Amino acid sequence: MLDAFSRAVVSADASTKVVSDMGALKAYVASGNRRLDAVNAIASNASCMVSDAIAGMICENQGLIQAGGNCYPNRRMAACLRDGEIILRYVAYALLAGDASVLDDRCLNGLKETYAALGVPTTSTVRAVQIMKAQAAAHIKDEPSEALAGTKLRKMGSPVVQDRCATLVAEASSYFDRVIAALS
Ligand SMILES: CCC1=C(C)/C(=C/C2=NC(=C\c3[nH]c(/C=C4\NC(=O)[C@H](C)[C@H]4CC)c(C)c3CCC(=O)O)/C(CCC(=O)O)=C2C)NC1=O
Repeated sequence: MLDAFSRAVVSADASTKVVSDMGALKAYVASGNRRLDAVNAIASNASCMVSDAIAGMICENQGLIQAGGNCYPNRRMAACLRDGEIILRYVAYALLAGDASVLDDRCLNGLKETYAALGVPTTSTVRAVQIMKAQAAAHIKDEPSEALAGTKLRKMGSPVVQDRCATLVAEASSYFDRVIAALS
């Protein structure tokens, strides 16, 4: 598993160079507090995000919870919710580390093959991941939709920054896209 710092060391070592590309690391350090806020925005909303994403996925495809569906019976429903939680957790780790290797090595490696062997439908999994991607962007921006959330609206109260953490939203989105690409 690599993070932004060990990644810089490994790449420099591979070309027998002294660490030279300090620009990316400087940006990583400079955005450190915002990055922690972004990780916290995901971590402290995780169980709500997962249950909402899986519920939405099932709502759109109710065959999943009927006999023969891959979320039936409850044992499989539980496995699916757990997988949603695992995927979101590894995306949060990658965002914290500023590097995708932890997600690749410990979560995505072999997942497509596992799902194929178990008959887990990847299109449905991808849909749940897409919903979590949208939720994560809203939480990192701290702009949950008032229209959709109603009385459950919850704002973290992050200091308003002009770009609403656009770079961290983009980085988090890239990790969700990585999950989607690995399953597709
Ligand atoms: C740390 C990394 C890690 C990952 C990623 C992981 C995934 C993972 N998901 C599994 C099963 C499963 N995964 C699902 C998931 C779903 N079914 C659906 O219809 C939905 C589309 C989807 C939820 C979004 C289901 C239902 C099973 C059980 C399948 C079965 O036993 O028939 C299994 C088989 C063993 C088990 O049931 O625990 C693994 C290894 N395990 C790990 O240790």
